[in-house]
Amino acid sequence: MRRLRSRPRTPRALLAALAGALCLYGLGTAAPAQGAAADTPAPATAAASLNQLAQAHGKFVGSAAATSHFSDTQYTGILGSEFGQVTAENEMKWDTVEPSRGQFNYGPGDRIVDFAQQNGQSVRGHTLVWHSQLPGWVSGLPSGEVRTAMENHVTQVAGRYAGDIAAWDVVNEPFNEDGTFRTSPFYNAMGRDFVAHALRAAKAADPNAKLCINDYNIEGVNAKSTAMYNLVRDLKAQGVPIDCVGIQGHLAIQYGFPSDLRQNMQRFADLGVDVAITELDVRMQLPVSAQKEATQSQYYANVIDACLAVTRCTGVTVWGFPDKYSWVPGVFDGEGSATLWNDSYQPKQAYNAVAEALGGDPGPGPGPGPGDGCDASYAVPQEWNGGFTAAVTVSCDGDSLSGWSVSWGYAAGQRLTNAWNATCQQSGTRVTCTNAPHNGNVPDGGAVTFGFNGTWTGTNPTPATLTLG
Ligand code: G2I
Repeated sequence: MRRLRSRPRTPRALLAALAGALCLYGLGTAAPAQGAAADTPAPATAAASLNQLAQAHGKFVGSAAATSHFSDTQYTGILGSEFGQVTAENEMKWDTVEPSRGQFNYGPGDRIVDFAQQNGQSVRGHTLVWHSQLPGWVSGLPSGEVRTAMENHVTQVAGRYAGDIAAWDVVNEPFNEDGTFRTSPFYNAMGRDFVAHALRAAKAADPNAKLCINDYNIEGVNAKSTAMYNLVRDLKAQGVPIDCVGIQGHLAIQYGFPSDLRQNMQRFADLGVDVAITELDVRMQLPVSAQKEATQSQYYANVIDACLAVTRCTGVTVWGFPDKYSWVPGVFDGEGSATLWNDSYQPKQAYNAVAEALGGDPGPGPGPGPGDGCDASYAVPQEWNGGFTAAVTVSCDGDSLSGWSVSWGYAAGQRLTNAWNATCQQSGTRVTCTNAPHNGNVPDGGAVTFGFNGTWTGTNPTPATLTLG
């Protein structure tokens, strides 16, 4: 759904509308929208997207989005279909938007907003006031001019995107680890009041966006998250507009999971603000091992579980994908594999864990229903110590297929040994099966089944997600 605009249409909005109209007439090159019209067959997917699964709980799953990868169609395909919200990874930061005083550059930010609107996604604005990626002219200002410059920046940028942004990280990373305020041109000039000044300017510029403060290492209850808690409590008491707290969620398996995440989110919620996980990734020391991947998957699932358990947790945003585009390897020597997709865009075990935590296959509503198109289901009719036989059925209702492939990831080390009525290959945890010459056609109302044997140790869970293409 395209967001309704509450502001007069700006030239930017008109351009976006025009691009949308061209697209309708097949002249644009935009990625297909979610729920695209029936005459543009999207790949049939047995499983719902992560965002669709989250929507069933009244939440969203989002991702950071980077325009630098927009020419990569595998990237835009996943970005446009799996997520319900996008956050500009760098495109709305001060050094991009106002590189010199009073000179505003909205081109990259506009591309993020346009992409989101073409794909029926909402946008998280990131970020208005942050000590990092701040152009030198701001740090060089005499102290007496910083407030004016900050309020002007907030007013211009939040005003420009008013109506396009669901939530703004108005202030990003204000705290040190010990809970004291971080030194920055803003704090130096105004003390802690810079937060209230920024929030008030944002409210005046975009009265409908949710206004948030965002920080890292505030997942658990600790000195830093308690400083955030106290700040939000005080702002509320002073009548300053504050709607939400963003908990970034840059986790690493070697540091343990913040087991009080849910409790910490709940205490913010109890102050009367929303919470969201805004920049989730789970890195590890390389090389990857099955054990590390299992731990990573558990961390991702734990975050989903915590958000599902807190009514005021609005959603979870992952900080980009696939692994090769993650910020992690460039910053943490020897670490990586932090996202849900590997370098060749195969969903990882952690992806399945997220889908499953959200109630994905074999959760509510598997199997086709009227108008659902085609679907795949997985059954294990026989299992014995160390081995099993599985049957996968591809069925269509309201749609048909001429040629198909089904793929899934194994979460517990299962290995496929031999298949019949399909050609199957396993690479790592990922299995892909394509039709045999005789059973590629699945008519509307029809079904075909193929089978295979496999091996297992420990447990033999059904794959969380089957993808039908
Ligand atoms: O550092 C991870 C995130 C922590 N919370 C705030 C987020 O805004 C932050 O995101 C990262 C981006 O993922 C990086 O992509 O912020 C970094 C900057 O602090 C971003 O890195 C920058 C590089 O430093 C620049 O050299 C580069 O030109 O990305 C730029 C664009 O690729």
